[in-house]
Amino acid sequence: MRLFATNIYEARRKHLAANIKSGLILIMGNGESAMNYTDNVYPFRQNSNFLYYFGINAPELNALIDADSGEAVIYGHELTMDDIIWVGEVEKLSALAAKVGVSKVKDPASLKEDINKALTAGRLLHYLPTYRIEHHGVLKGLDPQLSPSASLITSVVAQRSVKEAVEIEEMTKAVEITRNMHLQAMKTTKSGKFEYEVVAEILRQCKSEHAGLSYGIIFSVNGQVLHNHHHENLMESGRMIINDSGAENDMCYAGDITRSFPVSGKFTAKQKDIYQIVLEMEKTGINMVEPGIRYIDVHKAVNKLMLTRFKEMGLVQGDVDAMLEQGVSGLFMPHGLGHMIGLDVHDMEDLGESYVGYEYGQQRSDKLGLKSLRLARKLQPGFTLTVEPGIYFIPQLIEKYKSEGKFADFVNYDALTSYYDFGGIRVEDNVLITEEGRQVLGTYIPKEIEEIEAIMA
Ligand SMILES: [Mn+2]
Repeated sequence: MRLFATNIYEARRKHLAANIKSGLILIMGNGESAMNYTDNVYPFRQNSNFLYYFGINAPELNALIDADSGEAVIYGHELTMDDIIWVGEVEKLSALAAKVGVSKVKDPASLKEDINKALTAGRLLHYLPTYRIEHHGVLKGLDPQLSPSASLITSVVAQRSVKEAVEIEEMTKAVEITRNMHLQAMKTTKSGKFEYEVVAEILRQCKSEHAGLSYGIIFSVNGQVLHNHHHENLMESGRMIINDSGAENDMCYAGDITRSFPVSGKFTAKQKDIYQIVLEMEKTGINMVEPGIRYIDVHKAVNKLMLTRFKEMGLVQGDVDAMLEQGVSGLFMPHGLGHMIGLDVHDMEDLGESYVGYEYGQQRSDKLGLKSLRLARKLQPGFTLTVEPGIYFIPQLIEKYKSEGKFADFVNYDALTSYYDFGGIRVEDNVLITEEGRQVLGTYIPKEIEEIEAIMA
């Protein structure tokens, strides 16, 4: 099990304890999760907050940090003979705990005793929002008045949002593996193959670099379906492919990259037109992100650029700012421009999207497109995020708006009918905000039309 240096975890917990000041901080790990019966489990994924403060990537662990004293305790079973027979003699929990700077390991049964003792003494218990059944098990039987701690959520979000140098290193590794997955997909896509045949190549590449997936692979000729995890389509010349896939490296940091390319390996004139707009939107977004800018303003600028280009093509007409204001761009890009990324592909989403992506008091829009914007806040050095504009032609949505007379003054619905079999295009990179501006993580992943055509030839 690879871990950061001991002082990394010690410093993170010390920083958190100082922020919270008093009481107990409970960090709950994940357990095994049954798939079809108890002993046949989904691949284990540790809770990201536990990974961040305690590093140990193993199931059935919980931990307490005493905010007053700074002391930390890990609660978990030591190996039994049964474990050794079935799982093998893995490193002792106490040895792993020592590597992350924790000298006290206690039996799981004493966790509730220790918490209840503190509560009885009038101390506060801080814990984070739960999303797994085993977390409810940890809290069961404690004071039912307890609720997740807002001060703990905001402290963890503030801390995890600014990536340390060692984290940037791991995220770069995840993007490098992801890059190879994408190159492999471009090289192996051919008309007459099924999508799952290329998905197999992506997975092979990922596994061969000792990585897993940071989310389910989206690889589809139906890119207009945003989270499409079906891979059964036959790939035919004339269709576009969206490949949105990313590796989670052995330290559980995520890559999240999208590339779009034609099944045939050669863009048609129509595909080129739309692709160039998406690429221009992506480069514009990347060039705009820097400390102090609000990501919602980057989202809006990129959407304005799309509408400007669509107006030149005759797909929309009228005042671009008025269209932007009314949400016309959401018809073609119903999702937000990007999100934070780190240990989670949508970083810290378990803590609440608004805590991560919005400033206190910043309102979320209810307009199509903007309502799905996960990140709207002012950017800071050390943030890592995705920039991922797209253009999609969703026939059902276009037909619905048309029949309702929505945006009738702006949208040239007749011109859109020839795009009903187009699919969608998205281009996505992972970006670090630096003091000076920004840095795209990892080695450049080809995205110019000529570069993609050369790889696929
Ligand atoms: Mn993404």
